[in-house]
Amino acid sequence: DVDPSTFNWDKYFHLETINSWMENLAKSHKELTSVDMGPSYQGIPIKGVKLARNASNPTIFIESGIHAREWIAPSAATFIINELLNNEKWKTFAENYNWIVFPVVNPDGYKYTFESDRMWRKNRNLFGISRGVDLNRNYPYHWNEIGCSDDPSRYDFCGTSGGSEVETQRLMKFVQDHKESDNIRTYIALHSFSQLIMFPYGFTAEKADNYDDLKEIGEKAAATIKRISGQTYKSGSLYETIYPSSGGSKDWAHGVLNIPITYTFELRGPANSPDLFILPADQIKETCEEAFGAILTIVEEADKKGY
Ligand code: PAY
Ligand code: ZN
Repeated sequence: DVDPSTFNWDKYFHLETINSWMENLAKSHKELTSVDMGPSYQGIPIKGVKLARNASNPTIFIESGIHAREWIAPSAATFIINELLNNEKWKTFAENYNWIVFPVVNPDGYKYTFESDRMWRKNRNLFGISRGVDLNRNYPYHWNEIGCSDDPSRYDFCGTSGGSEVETQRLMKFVQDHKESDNIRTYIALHSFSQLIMFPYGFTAEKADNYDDLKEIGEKAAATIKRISGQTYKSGSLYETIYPSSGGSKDWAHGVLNIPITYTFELRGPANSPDLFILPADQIKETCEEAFGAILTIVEEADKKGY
């Protein structure tokens, strides 16, 4: 395995490497602490970091790796941590906001994509001869309504009930416990692929209460990406941009927890490839840069609108 000191954004890293990199960072930076949601189905800890320079700052919460095969998402999450911690350029964002980042909220699945099946998406819970719940269909808000399946053999199996999965329960508890105390006003989920900046809802065509703000902010974030890398990202509600789906974490964060600024990013996939989840490693850095730039725009624009 790779020495954590050689961590970079030129390749994809195993779960163990990501976790030990985060732990080492936390040891050497007093403003960074390790956070842990608790163990997954297979007993692997769901780890993250919290960057807090001022306890009274509002917090941006970022989750990635809910879908195992979308490797670029955890890369972007670790990139964000590193930039905020080490790049003076983003000083105001690191000082005026706190950041909680969990790069791999589905550790069992992520590990499995490195060891056995690169295209695995779900967690690894066992159902007879099938395995895995799509954790982004398992949240208890309009659960099992649309764009999901109740067949455990399917890639979009929503589980046996809303919140049935231990990983879902861990994330819910963590965000619920920290929402007030850390003043979480922004919730970002990172996925791939499709180059989209999506906001609630996925389960209905009906507009979220602050749809117009989310749309305007999302479009500004897409414009930032255009400036950074020339790439085209589109913004809109999940329902209108990609496909209807229910039980996603972001719908829950917005609909149940009332976190106002809530986005799901679909990052890049490779052009002209049948394996659109396998983004070549030489595109990791640029994809991370554009995602981070877009997130900073979201933070800035939401602030201007008084969120
Ligand atoms: O709430 O983020 C959401 C739902 C949308 C994503 C999903 O969970 O299905 C979109 C897909 C994803 O990133 O998982 C898009 C990719 C391309 C897919 O697998 O269809
Ligand atoms: Zn995904």
